[in-house]
Amino acid sequence: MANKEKVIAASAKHPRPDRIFSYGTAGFRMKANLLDSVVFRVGLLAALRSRKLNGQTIGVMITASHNPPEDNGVKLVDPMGEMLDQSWETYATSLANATSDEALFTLYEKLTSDLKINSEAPARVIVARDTRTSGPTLVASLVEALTATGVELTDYKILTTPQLHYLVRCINTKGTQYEYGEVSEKGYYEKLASAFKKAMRSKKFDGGVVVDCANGVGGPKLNELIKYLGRGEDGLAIKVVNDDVLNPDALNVQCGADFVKTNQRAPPSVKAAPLERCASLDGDADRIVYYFTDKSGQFHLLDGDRIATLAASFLADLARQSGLSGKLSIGVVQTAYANGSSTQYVTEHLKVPVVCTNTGVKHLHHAATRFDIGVYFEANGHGTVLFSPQAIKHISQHEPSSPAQADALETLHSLTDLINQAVGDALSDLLLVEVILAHKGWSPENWLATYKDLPNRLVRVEVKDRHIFKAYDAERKLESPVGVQSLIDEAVGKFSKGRSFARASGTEDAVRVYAEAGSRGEAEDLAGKVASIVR
Ligand code: NG1
Ligand code: ZN
Repeated sequence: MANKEKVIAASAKHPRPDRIFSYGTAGFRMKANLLDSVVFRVGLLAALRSRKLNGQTIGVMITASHNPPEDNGVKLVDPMGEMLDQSWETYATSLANATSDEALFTLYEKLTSDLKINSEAPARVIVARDTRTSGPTLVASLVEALTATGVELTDYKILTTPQLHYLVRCINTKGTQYEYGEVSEKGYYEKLASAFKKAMRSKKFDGGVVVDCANGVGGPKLNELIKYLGRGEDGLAIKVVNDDVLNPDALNVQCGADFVKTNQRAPPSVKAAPLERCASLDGDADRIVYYFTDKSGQFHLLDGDRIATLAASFLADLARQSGLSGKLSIGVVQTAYANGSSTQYVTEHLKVPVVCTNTGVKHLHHAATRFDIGVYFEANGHGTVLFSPQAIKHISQHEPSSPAQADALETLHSLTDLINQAVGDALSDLLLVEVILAHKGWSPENWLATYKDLPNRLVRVEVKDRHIFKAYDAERKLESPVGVQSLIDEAVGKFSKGRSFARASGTEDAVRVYAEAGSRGEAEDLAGKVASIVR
């Protein structure tokens, strides 16, 4: 039984501001000065979660990803390195909103008994944070909750979000048949670097890549990874830019994956030659987008949809070339925000099935586990490729019947280690894209030429109450307010290749309207019409 006095006394040091909190798609995220009580209470939930799972290690990540420097956030990571089980999100929300220290403790005890948690069971938590200045104080709040509830804690200080997910998975699989890697940051770099070298073998890179790290944690961590990759004659030349983590105000400002995706242009600080490969990470390095300018100076974005199609085409080829295509099901998971051309390319050209899920990586991740090789990416660059236990078994046990089969199999095998199986990881995805382009001998122009994006527009519409907008069919249609969907359908029907939908954002107080159509003007027009329907 938790010590009532201890928990209440500790909680009293972390008063809850007069606000309603909600654990959303990205955990809790807001202005950092509002987060103290939330992080303390997340500590209590982490204690419960670990005890419920009989001492398996739970991760706590303190980050606000691509948000501005003054924000911060907190989210929980489950034992296999995946997002917190959805059914527990409501407990997080209830704890965060408990109205007094006593009410908080009563709720904590109620959850212990309702969820049949053995309060004598061990509890283990690891925590990491990004480079925001508010991070250390928030970690201190977490520590107080963990101390009051007798949890064993390891503080990994500054890490990327995917590195924390990696460590959680390594710890919980240690000594089992699913062992994932060495439990250290060094183990992460070694695993990636060794898989990368194995995947490349004698293949050569055509030039290097400029990587914008959003002045976030990805900068120092990429610089560290480079040491493990080696810079031999044949090595990949990675030029790191925007890796200033000493100036806290520079984080995500005029740079980073979100800036590039939203503004459809390169950060002013990224100076690259025509046709040079460029990539931008977000503030906690779990998202990546590529881009380049052509010889006429025109900017071209290669976003998450492009990475998904590139990966799916390469993996389908490898499965075929290694003689495993009949044994491995391959699928791509997207959200409604994926460009219609990418979906068409995957289904009609690659002949690979596409599944559409709700927004938020936990939904995509879950759907991807239904394939032997499940490729999932959000258009904004968050994603990875999952290999089922069955796929890993086939890949490691298959007897190749020719040198060509053996070669493809070796590449496929190395990718199972190169690609982060816990969560989308910008550093791992960066190396994956580089490997694929090198194998295919493709420039970014070749990559872009695979299909032509439909012109599209995403608008944010401020509404009085976004909660009245209830979506279904993977958020492509609205069931309420009644009548709105038929107005949207009517608007869409007037445009060639038109597609549009509106849904309430899970992270911002707004409704998002997405529209695509045959021309830029039509896409703008359609987005405007649908926006005025929901406004
Ligand atoms: P919302 O605010 O629910 O649209 C946004 C992104 C998601 C995802 C989450 C963060 C778009 C359109 N939406 O969600 O893809 O990244 O933030 O988890 O980019
Ligand atoms: Zn992020």
